[in-house]
Amino acid sequence: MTRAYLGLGSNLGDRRVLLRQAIDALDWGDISVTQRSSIYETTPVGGPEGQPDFLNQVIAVETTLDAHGLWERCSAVEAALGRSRDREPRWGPRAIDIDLLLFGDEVIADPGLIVPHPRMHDRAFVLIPLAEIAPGVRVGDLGSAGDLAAGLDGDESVRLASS
Ligand code: GSY
Repeated sequence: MTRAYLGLGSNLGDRRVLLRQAIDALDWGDISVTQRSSIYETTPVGGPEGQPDFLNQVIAVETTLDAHGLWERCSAVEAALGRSRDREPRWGPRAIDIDLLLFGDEVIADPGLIVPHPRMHDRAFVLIPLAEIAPGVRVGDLGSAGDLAAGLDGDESVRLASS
């Protein structure tokens, strides 16, 4: 059994409903959702000017799948909730995005899958929710989520979403 952390984001449609549907769809069979952060409203990082703000959340899961199996389940849930990677611009708006952030303490550098997620260590929309549920978890050899979150420069706007 491996504990993994997933980053969820949505900036199209009913964002809060899409986050909940993604979590419900993941929490089945050989994946159990064990923790979920608060939901944060965040300004987009990268992508086209003027795209809507995101809702972001991080969850912990326990799974008997390997990292590729978990990533495939994440991609299947994204597709089921209306995401089409082929038709959306890179870093553009998306109904749902599920990133595999950490998979135990495994380091993976395959063409289609890099873990820890290569940009997570400087993204406030990932580190702040991750540090909320797992401040001590290590992000590769870069430090703990809590320390990395504390060292953010404050450029990104990440605030608790109103319910
Ligand atoms: O990497 C996930 C998709 N994404 C996001 C996101 O989830 N939140 C914010 N604030 N900016 C983002 N840019 C991209 S791409």
